[in-house]
Amino acid sequence: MSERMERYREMVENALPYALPQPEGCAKVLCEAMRYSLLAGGKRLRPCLTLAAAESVGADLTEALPYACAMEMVHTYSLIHDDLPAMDNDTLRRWRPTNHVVYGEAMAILAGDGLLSHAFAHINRCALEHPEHARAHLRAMKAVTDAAGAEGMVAGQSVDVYCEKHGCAEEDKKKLLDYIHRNKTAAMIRGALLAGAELGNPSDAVRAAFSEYGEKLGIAFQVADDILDACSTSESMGKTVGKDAQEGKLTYVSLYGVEESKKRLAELTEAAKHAIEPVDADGFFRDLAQQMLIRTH
Ligand code: GRG
Repeated sequence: MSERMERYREMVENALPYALPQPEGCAKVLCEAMRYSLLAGGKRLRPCLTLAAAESVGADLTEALPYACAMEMVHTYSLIHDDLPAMDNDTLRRWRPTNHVVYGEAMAILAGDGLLSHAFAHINRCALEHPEHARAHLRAMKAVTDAAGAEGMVAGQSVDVYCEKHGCAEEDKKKLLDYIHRNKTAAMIRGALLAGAELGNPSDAVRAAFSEYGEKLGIAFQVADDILDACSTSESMGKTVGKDAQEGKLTYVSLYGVEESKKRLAELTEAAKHAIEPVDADGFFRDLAQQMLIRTH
């Protein structure tokens, strides 16, 4: 990880415990369940992207930090819900038992709900503290909601769940897989970048560069995840791996095989680097995309 990413990660790790509701203001078990998953580590990729994009457009990082924390809250809620028995039924996440294993299904659903709604409360509070930047905050909030919602991550997850339960016609598989990954995974990575960039009132060209870079990077991230699911161990990943193949899930690897997926990953990485070039004077985002090729968890 680059020094700059390390600096962002540290900012996020320091801010997250204070971004959450404190136990006295919130039902104690709910707070505990929310903290359990949010403070369990993880790569913190999405919040770091928010800070990186914000800094690159000259926005104030103290105003970007609540958005970074909000992205991580939304991401963590999605992981908690995705691990539930009704969805992926996973027992290991971030090297720990999953939320529902520790707190029970009902509390895990509520912990996810709490994180999602608190994410918006958190950025709303920040926006209200900066009325002089109201428009930028509104646009940054839109980036978060668009990424998380029924035209973003939730849409992608719903198609994923539907295909798993009902299957899909052979001739539709490629199109559906693209849709799932563009929405389930890439939307949040793109949204994290856009949320940060919006705080600097970017030009349309800058916004478009981050949007395209985020989409390509996000799909690359998912292709890498599919390869790791097929080729790595639960110990190195901190989550159950190998289930995609066992359960006949629609993934890049199941559709194209490992070698073709690696080729696709390299192509997406190049496309991401190309998209960001006009606004990436020091090559930070180019190097970040390159890291995606060699990530091991
Ligand atoms: C429940 C609405 C809803 C959505 C779930 C995130 C998600 C959508 C499902 C998790 C399963 C999965 C394979 C998602 C693809 C994106 C992905 C690889 C998520 C894991 O993100 P990382 O690797 O996790 O950044 P950490 O723990 O490092 O934050």
